[in-house]
Amino acid sequence: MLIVLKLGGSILCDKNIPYSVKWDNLSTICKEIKQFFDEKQLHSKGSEKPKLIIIHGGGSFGHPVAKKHIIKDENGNSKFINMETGYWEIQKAMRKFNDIIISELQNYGISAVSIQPSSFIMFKKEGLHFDLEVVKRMLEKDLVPVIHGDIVLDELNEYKIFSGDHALPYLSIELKPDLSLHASDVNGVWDENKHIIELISSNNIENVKKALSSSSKEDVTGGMYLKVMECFNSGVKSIIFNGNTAGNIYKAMSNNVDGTIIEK
Ligand code: IP8
Repeated sequence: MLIVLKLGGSILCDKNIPYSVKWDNLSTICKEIKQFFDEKQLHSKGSEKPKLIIIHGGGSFGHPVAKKHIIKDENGNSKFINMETGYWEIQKAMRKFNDIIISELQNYGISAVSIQPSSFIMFKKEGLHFDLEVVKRMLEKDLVPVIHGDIVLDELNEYKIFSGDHALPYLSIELKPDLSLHASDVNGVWDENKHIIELISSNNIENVKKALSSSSKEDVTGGMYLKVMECFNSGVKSIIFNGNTAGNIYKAMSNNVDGTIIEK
């Protein structure tokens, strides 16, 4: 049983304070993952055995450093500057953040290992160039790959931010996990009346699209519209839930959390 869990930056960091970590949240998350593994491992064998990939974004590490290296040109387009040092600085900030998360997972007895996108992932015309052979082999060994947002290059040798929101749909499509979990700082996807939509499926996707498209069209990596559509199109059961609520990571991994379920 494969689960992909994306930990939103806002549940791990205070975005107003560079290099801040929400330690209470982080240790609760690690504790609940461990609890899930321990319970599940006792009662399952073969392909039922839980396998996990964790994804996290830039949080208050990658974003402030990346911002120092991005300016708007005369046409209002974003461009990277001073990247002779910038690539390393962004990479370093993300390594630091990733190291903190992995160390805490390891403290709780979870065999987490780092996957550093800036060293081997790039954007190509046809999509992401991201060889998953190593990730698959790590999973076979019961390791928990932890992939993070990062700085990468594209086919034209331009710099590009690789977001956790690029990683998640790619992994969902390529690995077809049983469950794709989005731990965010909201209770799920809201409708126009600010009620949580419990289930998004082919029955209501058109209405949901209408409700969301006006609110978050401009946010390229993090918008709820994009997130919902990527989940829906991946064909993998996805749940968007509040990762700040204690107990929710365990419940989500158990496929039993309050939030928005998205399935085709
Ligand atoms: O927070 C951004 O990842 P995201 C990564 O998932 C960097 O969008 C380096 C800012």
